[in-house]
Amino acid sequence: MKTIFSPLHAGHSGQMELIAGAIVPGFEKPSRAEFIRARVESEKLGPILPPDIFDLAAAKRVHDPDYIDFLPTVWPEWEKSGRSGSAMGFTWPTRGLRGDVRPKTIDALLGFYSFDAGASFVKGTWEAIKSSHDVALTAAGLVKGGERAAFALCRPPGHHAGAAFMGGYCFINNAAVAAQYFLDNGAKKVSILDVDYHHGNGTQEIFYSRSDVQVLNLHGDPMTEYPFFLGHADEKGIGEGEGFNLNYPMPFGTAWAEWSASLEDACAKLAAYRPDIVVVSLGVDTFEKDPISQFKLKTEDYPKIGKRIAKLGLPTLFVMEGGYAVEEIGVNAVGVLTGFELG
Ligand code: SP5
Ligand code: ZN
Repeated sequence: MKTIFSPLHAGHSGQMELIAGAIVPGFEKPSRAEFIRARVESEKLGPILPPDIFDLAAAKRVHDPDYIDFLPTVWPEWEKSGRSGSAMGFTWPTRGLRGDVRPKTIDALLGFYSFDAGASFVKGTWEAIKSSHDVALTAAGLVKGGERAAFALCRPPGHHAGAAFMGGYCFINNAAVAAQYFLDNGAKKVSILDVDYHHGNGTQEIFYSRSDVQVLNLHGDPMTEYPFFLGHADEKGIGEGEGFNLNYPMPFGTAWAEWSASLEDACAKLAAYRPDIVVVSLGVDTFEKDPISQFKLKTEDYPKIGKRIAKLGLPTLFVMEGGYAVEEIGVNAVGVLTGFELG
């Protein structure tokens, strides 16, 4: 399968992250994408191609236009306000505060358009976000054009980004934009299968009241794992979307035996939905050695994920999400893809 990759991801580098009581260099760093790219090459998965350039009309079909228009202004406004470092919000309109009034200064807007401080900006961040979005749409175009599968080597990732908020290293929801692109170009139904360790709260929020996108999420139980406030099993969709959102929260320490049982159930529900296309939110932070996660999948398990997805027999777009054990991320992510191709 073809991989779409942009070197512009590398401008999103050196951003800081608040974790476990300290401000530290972000876990979501450029070497992640470089390890994956190197493994795509060494495994001869297929050609690595640059993205085409798209406008933001497709992104504005799943995100609020004002949110998308805000993103390129963040770094210039941050610099204008005399700061350097990493631009991030730290005041949020939670319960009891007004979330309906758009404020005016950069600090206020960063809080207004985020749910945590985990998506911070440096100088090259917007160009990286835009390139990641272009990567997803270019790869989606290949699948629309009849390829069995394509790999969008997106960085930054997207699944925590909702209609009008960033967070969790995510800014534009690349998988959601791709799903909407398929629907706008002939598909009637799309399934998004999110196998990242963390619940894809943004993807769930975006499609929660819709029946044309089925969203299936396998992840750490939000009672104990980030993002904490969404991803429970009783969240099934609302209105027209009722029954089209499925969550599989699992406890710390979950290994292949239990994880694959969830995958099996999700794949059965997916097959019953009979989508035209599958979008896989491909996170490999389920790995036993991931530095911020608590599942116990092994390198040998990743090809089995790909093989199971291949058994669905549907056109498939893989969109890169999380995974932070940088040395192994390439082996594990590409393991899913080679498992798919053999499956
Ligand atoms: C795309 C993606 O995978 N985003 C993940 C964002 C996670 N951010 C919060 C991480 C908190 C980790 N806490 C555990 C610390 C272990 N030392
Ligand atoms: Zn994750």
